[in-house]
Amino acid sequence: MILLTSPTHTLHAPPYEFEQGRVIACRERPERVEALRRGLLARGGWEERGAPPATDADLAEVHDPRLVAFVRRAAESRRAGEYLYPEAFAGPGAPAPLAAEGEAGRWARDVYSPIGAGTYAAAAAAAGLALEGARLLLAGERRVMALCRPPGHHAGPDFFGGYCYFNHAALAARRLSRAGRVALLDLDLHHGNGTQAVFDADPAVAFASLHADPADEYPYFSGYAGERGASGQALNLPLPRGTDGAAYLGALAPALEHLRRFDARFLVVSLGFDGWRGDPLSPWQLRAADFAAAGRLIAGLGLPALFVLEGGYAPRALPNLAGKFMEGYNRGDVRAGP
Ligand code: SP5
Ligand code: ZN
Repeated sequence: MILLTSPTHTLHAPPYEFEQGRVIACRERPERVEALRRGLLARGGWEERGAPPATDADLAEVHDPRLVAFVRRAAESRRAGEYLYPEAFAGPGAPAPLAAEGEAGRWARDVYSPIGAGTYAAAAAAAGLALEGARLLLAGERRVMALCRPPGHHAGPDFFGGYCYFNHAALAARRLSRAGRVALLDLDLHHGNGTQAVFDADPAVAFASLHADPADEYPYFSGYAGERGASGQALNLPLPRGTDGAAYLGALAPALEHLRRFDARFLVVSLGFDGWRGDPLSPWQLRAADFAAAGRLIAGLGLPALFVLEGGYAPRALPNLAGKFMEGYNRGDVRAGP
């Protein structure tokens, strides 16, 4: 198994975020990926590799080039340690403002994705890992994990938010879809609104997502059960507060059935661990063993798979959760061997 990592993520480390008007320490921290990298390598079975950063031309395969240019320019004009927090948001038909503070509100959906001097570099490096993962699957690899940070699934064609800037899983899926149909499974606690928007009308990619009910969890405005996308190929399975392993695995079955029927050649998994019962953002009750069981069921698709890290905010628990997930996956992947 190949583990794709980059040290560049450390250049992005916003000090704080907002929670109901209060300032709290940012939950999306460098330790998340540092802990995962060290913990997974210590468990064995992984070969660590790097990748070149995504270029602006790569990023334009799923994002409006103006969004990419904004993140780059906003980062370039920050002082060290200074972060631009979107605070005022554009409505439909809003004129294009000149100030970065204004332009941030044209692209950002919320206050969770501030831009610092290293944000563009970190997000582009993370996107590069996912694109390298796509390249490896195209070259015949069957199991690759990309330790992307900042995460990506809340970034869409013309918006970003929720700790995300560029959508790594979507970039990889779009790249893979040149060679064959792609199944995209989103297991993060939060609905992958960016990913769903990218592939809304794309006949080559099917999207299935298990997530907290947006009626009372971020991102609030998408992920409802009736949303099937313009292509009809999206499947959203919102789950209530208190969801436990049995309910979660019960919902995973129709998600996998949906993807199986799509007859894809590649699988991309947006892998979040924020549904774990100890996660500070979790309204669910998932245990480590439930991630192992999920991995085992997903392996039943029998597809070459790229796992892209999304959320998960209990850094010390992440190596065990990801390790258990992959142990389950490897037990279920009858085609690949150990
Ligand atoms: C990639 C990812 O997981 N992004 C998540 C961004 C969620 N940010 C909004 C969090 C709102 C939390 N509301 C408080 C609920 C805690 N009880
Ligand atoms: Zn999440």
